[in-house]
Amino acid sequence: MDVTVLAGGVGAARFLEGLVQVVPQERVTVISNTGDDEDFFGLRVSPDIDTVVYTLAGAIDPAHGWGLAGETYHALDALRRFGYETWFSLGDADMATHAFRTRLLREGATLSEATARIAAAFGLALRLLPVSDDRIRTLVETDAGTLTFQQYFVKRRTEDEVRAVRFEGIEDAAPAPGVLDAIAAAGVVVVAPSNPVVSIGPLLAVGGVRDALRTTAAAVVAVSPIVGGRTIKGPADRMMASLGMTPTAAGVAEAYADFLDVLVIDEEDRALAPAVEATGVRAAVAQTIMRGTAEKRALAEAALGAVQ
Ligand code: FO1
Repeated sequence: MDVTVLAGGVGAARFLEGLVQVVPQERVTVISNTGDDEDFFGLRVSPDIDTVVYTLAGAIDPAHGWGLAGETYHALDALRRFGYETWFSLGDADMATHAFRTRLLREGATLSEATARIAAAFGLALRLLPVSDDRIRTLVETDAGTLTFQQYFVKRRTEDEVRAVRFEGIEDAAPAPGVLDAIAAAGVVVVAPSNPVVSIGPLLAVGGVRDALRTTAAAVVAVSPIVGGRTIKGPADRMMASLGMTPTAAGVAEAYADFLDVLVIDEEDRALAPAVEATGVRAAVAQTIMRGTAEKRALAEAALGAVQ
């Protein structure tokens, strides 16, 4: 059975670690968010794509959940001398990935082609697709002004109240080759436990993706990134609340109700099952907090089991 995963951020990469224990990589397609992409020092950084690659290659920095294990930061230190802002911690080895990606893009390759080369170089066998080859930028409106996602998330540590989120370039962004087919032809589509607004939101906003999810013959299952009204990591709970969404598993169900068959909610949220089901989405209860390898595998099994 082919599995397609909609992914963004660290939670998605951790979920994928479990999924590839139960489904061969050759049968997995990952569609990644690119709204977090940003240029630093002339280099194109695609954090969500790299987080998937590094995690599945066993090369991720386990303390952060992003970047490479055993990193050094000599280049970043040296760049400071020239007056660059260095709030985004790009490690020396990580920069090699960005240099390679940037070179390919400059030579006329698409982001899909560059991503495939990077994934292959790290030994991955799954298919990793950016949602679009066109540039999409997630912009966060705050009282401090309009921030790019990384300015909001890293530079200002998610401290600003989010007034609105928009995706610059989305009107002209076409789905990357293979994206709509991967949704249409999958046996199961999984929406990873990622921020519904800024990680999954850009994917759903690319023309044709939401319709493909509504019309696919595949079962569509999501794992709630909100447990007990809070996110495990990141600002999804606060962001959902300030945008008028309900920051619970039921709010996640509501956000996806038009295309979702099943939402996996945590055991702690068992009492929310009726509220989830009131949106027309079936609730499945599982342990969703992924501490170790066995728990990641069990969550993947629970998500697939919920729709099989
Ligand atoms: N996150 C941080 O909180 N601080 C950083 O300095 C930082 C650097 C960084 C470098 C490369 C990379 O691929 C990811 C990095 N991240 C950092 C994580 C990144 O901001 C987030 O993973 C995503 O954009 C959220 O999905």
